[in-house]
Amino acid sequence: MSVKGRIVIKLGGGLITNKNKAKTLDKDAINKVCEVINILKEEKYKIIIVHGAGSYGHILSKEMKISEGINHDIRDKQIKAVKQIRENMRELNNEVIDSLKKVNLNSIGFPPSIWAKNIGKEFTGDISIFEKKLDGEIPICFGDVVDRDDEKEFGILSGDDLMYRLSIEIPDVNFTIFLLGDVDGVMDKPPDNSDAKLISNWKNNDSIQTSHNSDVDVTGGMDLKLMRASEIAEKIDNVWFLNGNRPERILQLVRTGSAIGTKINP
Ligand code: IP8
Repeated sequence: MSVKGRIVIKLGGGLITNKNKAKTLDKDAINKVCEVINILKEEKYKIIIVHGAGSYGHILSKEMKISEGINHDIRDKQIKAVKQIRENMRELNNEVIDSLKKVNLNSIGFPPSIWAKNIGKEFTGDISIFEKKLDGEIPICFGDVVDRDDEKEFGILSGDDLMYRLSIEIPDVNFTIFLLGDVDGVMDKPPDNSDAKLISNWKNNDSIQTSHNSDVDVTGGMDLKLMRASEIAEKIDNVWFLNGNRPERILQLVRTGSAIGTKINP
């Protein structure tokens, strides 16, 4: 069977960790998604995985103001925190690698702190490593603390910016999928609101009330995700937000072109 194309998939931090409590993992959620990724591989899709940080990154980043760059009043604490967050992120990445291994998939993590610099979607670094012959290994990267060329010295590169560049620049991408935790897609109101309804088709100027939890999230939360997703949709036809706790919907989407979730339009 010939290769069908490429799927770039983000395991959101809210799916794979409990966002409110430092370093709490949802291993079941990771395992379930990895089982579906295995089926996608069997169906001959090439895969690139990105994952978020959740409670392995956002809590300490917030506490130490890492996204604001170097602050000379708390410099030593920040340097220690940068090291710690990078370690945490590799630990989280190893959990994803381990869950893929359980379904006999080999993968390789590329920590952005090693190969990328600067923040936002114009970050620098050679992203062609994600399309090189990898001997069947699935390439993975994640939101991370990266060095910056300007006076801020370091900052946070979100997985959503990585999703943008990988989807746009790597050839043959036909699906870009953002997996969320415990929500079916983009909702018209914050998901904890009992009359929040799923928006099945979202386009750039549609306004929704997002609940960007800035107590925890140091990147852009849902707002950044939506912005990047609609920019990706300018080039890729199938950009979707799906419930990562129902990963069978990924299969339904790639097999039929539709699933319960939100299709993102430019
Ligand atoms: O969760 C953030 O990545 P994201 C990375 O993909 C850190 O936005 C270290 C907080």
